[in-house]
Amino acid sequence: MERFIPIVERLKREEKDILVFTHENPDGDGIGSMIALYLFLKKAGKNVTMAMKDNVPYVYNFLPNIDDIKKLPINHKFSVAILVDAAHRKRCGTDIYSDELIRIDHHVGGEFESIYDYVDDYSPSTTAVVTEILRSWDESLIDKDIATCLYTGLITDTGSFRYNNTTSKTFEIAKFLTEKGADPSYISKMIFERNKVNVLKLLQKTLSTLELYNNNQIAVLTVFREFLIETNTSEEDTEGFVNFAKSIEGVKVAVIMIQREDLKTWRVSLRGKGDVDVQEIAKSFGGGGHKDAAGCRIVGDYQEVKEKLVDRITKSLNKVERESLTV
Ligand SMILES: [Mn+2]
Repeated sequence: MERFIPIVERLKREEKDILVFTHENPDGDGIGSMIALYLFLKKAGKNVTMAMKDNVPYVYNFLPNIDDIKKLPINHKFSVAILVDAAHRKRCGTDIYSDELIRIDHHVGGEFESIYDYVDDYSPSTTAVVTEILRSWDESLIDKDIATCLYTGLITDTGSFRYNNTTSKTFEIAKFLTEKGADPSYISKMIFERNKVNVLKLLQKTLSTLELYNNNQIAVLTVFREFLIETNTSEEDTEGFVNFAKSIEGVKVAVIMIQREDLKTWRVSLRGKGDVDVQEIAKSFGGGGHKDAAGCRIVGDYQEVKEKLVDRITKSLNKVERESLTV
């Protein structure tokens, strides 16, 4: 695939040390992008380190080279740092030291870091963006391990090709990665079919908190800190829980509120299933994301925070309804 991509020329030139890093509470797309880029740059003869703040979630422990992932912050100044799958450097949850910072991403409206940034908000995943970069660099260096990491981000960010960011291009990328050695059945099994009993118990408690608002169009789930303690699980085990709320017929916006350690901060994930732009909602609370998947953090009393969220979502639902009436 012959296409001029500035970041490729920039990295080809780099002779000093490169850091590849991703956001905190990492997901399949962040970790997949990071490891794929790390493995490729190593094969291309570069001096590269990969790092993030948190541990690798259990479901991603089958990915190659996870033992090479260093913990952030790193008290060393790199020549170039590449932020993958995050709209802002602060999303990594700590400080980064580098002469230059470049972003590779697919989030809408992120921070502009460098003329070498490669951000495509039409892309289904950051690994799809990374695939494009690596193909333009040297397709022959993409091996089974790299393809496995890239495919992982593709299926986790598209909900296994179910979300509306799935297009014919998504399947083209999936085809390419499968030809390069990614095994769709194996990867899906590793991510979705290795549930721990404790995690199911956590899910059971979480589902018991289900509340519906606004004519059953808004579904809210809550993970209280005590649930994590009682089931001996951690916050990262809640990944995907919000989709149970989203799966309910008639629900247009699903919410999960996760109580942080300080008991007064709530990590909120929003999922949209219609015309509502949940990114707008998250943004009004200082967060961000995509039209159908977004998140934010809100500090406050549980009932108050929940009411604020439901009010704000109801406003968006009403707005969409008004707009559909005027058309
Ligand atoms: Mn992503």
